Amino acid sequence: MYTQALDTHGKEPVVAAAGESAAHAARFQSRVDADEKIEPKDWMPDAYRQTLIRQISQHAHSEIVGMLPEGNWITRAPSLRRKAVLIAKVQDEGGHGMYLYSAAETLGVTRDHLFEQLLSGAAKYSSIFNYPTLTWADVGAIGWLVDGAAIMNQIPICRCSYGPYARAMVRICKEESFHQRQGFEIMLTLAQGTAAQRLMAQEALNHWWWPSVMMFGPSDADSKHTAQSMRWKIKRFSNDELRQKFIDVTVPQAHFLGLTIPDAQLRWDEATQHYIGGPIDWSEFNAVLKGNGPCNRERLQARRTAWEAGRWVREAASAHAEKLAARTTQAA
Ligand code: FAQ
Repeated sequence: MYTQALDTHGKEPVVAAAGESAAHAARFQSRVDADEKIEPKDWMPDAYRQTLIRQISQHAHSEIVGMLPEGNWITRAPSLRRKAVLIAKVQDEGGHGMYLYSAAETLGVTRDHLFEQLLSGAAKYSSIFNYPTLTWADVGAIGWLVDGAAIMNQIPICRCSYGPYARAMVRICKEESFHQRQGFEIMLTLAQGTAAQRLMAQEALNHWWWPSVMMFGPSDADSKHTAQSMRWKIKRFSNDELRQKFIDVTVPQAHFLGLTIPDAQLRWDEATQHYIGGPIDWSEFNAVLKGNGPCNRERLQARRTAWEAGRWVREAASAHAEKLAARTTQAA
């Protein structure tokens, strides 16, 4: 059992679990405070390990499920250039998932176990990927807004206290930054196009704005993990801080595109130098997290089908690895 700190939703520091000495916990925290990286073989509190497994695996699942909404448009991209770029982007997301599963494995959990958690619905993945891509403009909006939000959240993770996660994020962020620009370029092309194309771009912004704002997670008042994760330097900024940064950066981009953010209450606040938006409809976010978003069932079904279809490949690869190992042993 952990100390009562976990029952306070992370608002109080986790000191040490039964079997973990207070001296170890104090030394660990002082290493974190000194901005040292924690590596897989270093001592760490079990709660830190479990928090990382939860966050990194949910992040990996998000990348893998996140391939589906855009993958849906590979066969229908409007030109050969757009198709080549989209294939590369979706492939990058698959790669991000693989780096992240590898980072999670360094914490002592198996990839099979993580997949089981995803396929059984026990593990979460980002709410954003439960929305449909009905037009080509939705693909542009994903790059612009979803990758834009992802970068805002992920750049600080490059400084996360856990070494393997921080290092995986460096390359991921470089690629996400390219993704964001390709999405913005799609939106710019549509915004400078015909009236029908401008309307398509505006409708995509209308669809993706609020889900992108929600993607940063619950408000700080309702975020159960933020306080402890910030103490451990897994998170460097709170959900609301990152959400605000995203809004401040994105609103001028929408103005540049000549598009309107679908928030009638949005205004520039001279005193705080921030854009202040209207209230977020958290009931929509909570419904998506409970599995009742527009595409939750479809997304999980697609992953289950892919898992079954890939079974023979995994079995063949394991059999080949066993043969290779046997041959190496014989030769030795
Ligand atoms: N969706 O206490 P907090 C991408 C859950 S990658 C679903 O604030 P925490 C690239 C949370 O897990 C996008 N669930 O939690 C791409 C917790 O539930 P639990 C993914 C959410 O962990 C682009 C509960 O709510 N990025 O987009 C969401 O401190 C384009 C309470 O929340 C990452 O995963 C949500 N949006 O903060 C790919 C980044 N938000 O586990 C393809 C790494 C919260 O107790 C195309 N993760 N929840 O049952 C993080 O930074 C953090 O985990 C947060 C949540 C900020 C997401």
